[in-house]
Amino acid sequence: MATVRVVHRQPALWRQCHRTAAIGICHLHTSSSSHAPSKEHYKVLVLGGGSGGITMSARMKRMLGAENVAIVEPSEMHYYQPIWTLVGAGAKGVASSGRPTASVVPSGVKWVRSRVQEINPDTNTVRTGNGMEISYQYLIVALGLQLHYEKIKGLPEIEDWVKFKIGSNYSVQTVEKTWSALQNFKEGNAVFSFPNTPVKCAGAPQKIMYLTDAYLRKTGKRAKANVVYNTSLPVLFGVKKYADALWEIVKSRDIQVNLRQNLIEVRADKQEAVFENLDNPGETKVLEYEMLHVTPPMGPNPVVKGSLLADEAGWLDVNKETLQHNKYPNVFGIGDCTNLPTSKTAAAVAAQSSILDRTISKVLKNEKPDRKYDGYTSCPLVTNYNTVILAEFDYSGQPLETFPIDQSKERWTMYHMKADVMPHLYWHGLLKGFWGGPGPYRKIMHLGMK
Ligand code: FAD
Ligand code: UQ1
Repeated sequence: MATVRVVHRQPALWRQCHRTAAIGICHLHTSSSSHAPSKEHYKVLVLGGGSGGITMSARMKRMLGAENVAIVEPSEMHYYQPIWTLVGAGAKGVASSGRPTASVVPSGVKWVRSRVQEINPDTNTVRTGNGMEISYQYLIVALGLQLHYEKIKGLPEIEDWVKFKIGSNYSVQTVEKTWSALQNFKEGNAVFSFPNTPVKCAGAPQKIMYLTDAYLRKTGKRAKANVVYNTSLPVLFGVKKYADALWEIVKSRDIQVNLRQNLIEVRADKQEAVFENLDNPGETKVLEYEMLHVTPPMGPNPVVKGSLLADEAGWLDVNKETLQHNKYPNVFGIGDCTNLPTSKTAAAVAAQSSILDRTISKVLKNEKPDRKYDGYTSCPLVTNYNTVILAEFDYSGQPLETFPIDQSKERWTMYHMKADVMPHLYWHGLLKGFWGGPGPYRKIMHLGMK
């Protein structure tokens, strides 16, 4: 049961709430109107119960006690999204990616099963879809980003995707459709897109392409297939060391890569995809497809974007080193919803979580945050059903590798790590607040070697 244990200089209503704490949740209704929102207060309020939100609620529980922490998340299921790459390629089942949210919210932490509708950092309050007004002393925003499938003209209803041979590893509703499209492939173009927006896991749009190529070879269909990767980016991957390795792979596997091509329309009944040349806006190319993997445009979470916490582009405006909000010192951010200039991944969330833990512990003591996030992020680039290139890098775009080996080489050990080790590290390490990224291990592994 949630109680309000630590309340500093709160108004009368909250003092009353403090007195009722012994009987559990602080539920207050004003007498003036029966429609007034019910009110609760927590020392730490976490918004979003994805990778970053669950991780931080576990850490905050350890720091302050479960009764001082609440988390707002509407979804009944929590998904381990990184495994969807393998689900789309038929190497894992979708059921393995999800667990009930109730099982990952730390015990004793209050789970508000609703959607955040409005954040008001001037009054330290949040309004939720179920009519609650929750006030907080400290706020952690972990609302993720928003997928925008609707921005691709003509993209049919999801129920029709199998018929139209379309898939997308980016959502739980669409990931199995990728596997259907792969299995139904006969001959023609297998087309993969990368949008003209920031994305999460920037490697995922091409990982499924390598797996498709491998699957088509395994099933004897590759000779009748063209594998085409049309990306909005001017590069194959943002870090040169790994991009060089990936260019070698696409050349050796006869994969066609077209840069600066943005998917703007799907003509599903004709199985055509329309791409715009970003270097010559207005110029389009129509590609017939036998299979289309869509990576949707992505953007900031609308609740963050519509609040005073957003930067000009709509992302949560946090300090790059401490993860403390740039204008509201009692607000913090983690993960995909932030404007941290690094690649948006769960690996980045892991590294950010240990820094944010430290930052908050310092702020609670009125001390200056002292540890700095270096932008660490990682992308296990799956290049076959048994190989991975493990990209790891920091804000500067320089490799920051954990293991004292050349990680730009395809390795089966790294595939095993991605497919079998990482899920455990996620459910039992990260989400429990024990895994803060590989930084400490990197230092040990490189002892005397660099
Ligand atoms: P999320 O985990 O997406 O959580 C956001 C949460 O906020 C969700 O639970 C959502 O329901 C909730 N929410 C949204 N709006 C509201 C609202 N209004 N009110 C309340 N709650 C709300 N990362 C890696 O490190 N390695 C990989 O190999 C990898 N591969 C990937 C492959 C794919 C196909 C995908 C899709 C992602 C991959 N990622 C990978 C990225 C990783 O999953 C994300 O970066 C990570 O989950 C981000 O965590 P987050 O907490 O910021 O956002
Ligand atoms: C990681 O920490 C992490 O979060 C749990 C991932 O998300 C699933 C990753 O994909 C990777 C690669 C890391 C980094 C971990 C190691 C051991 C290099």
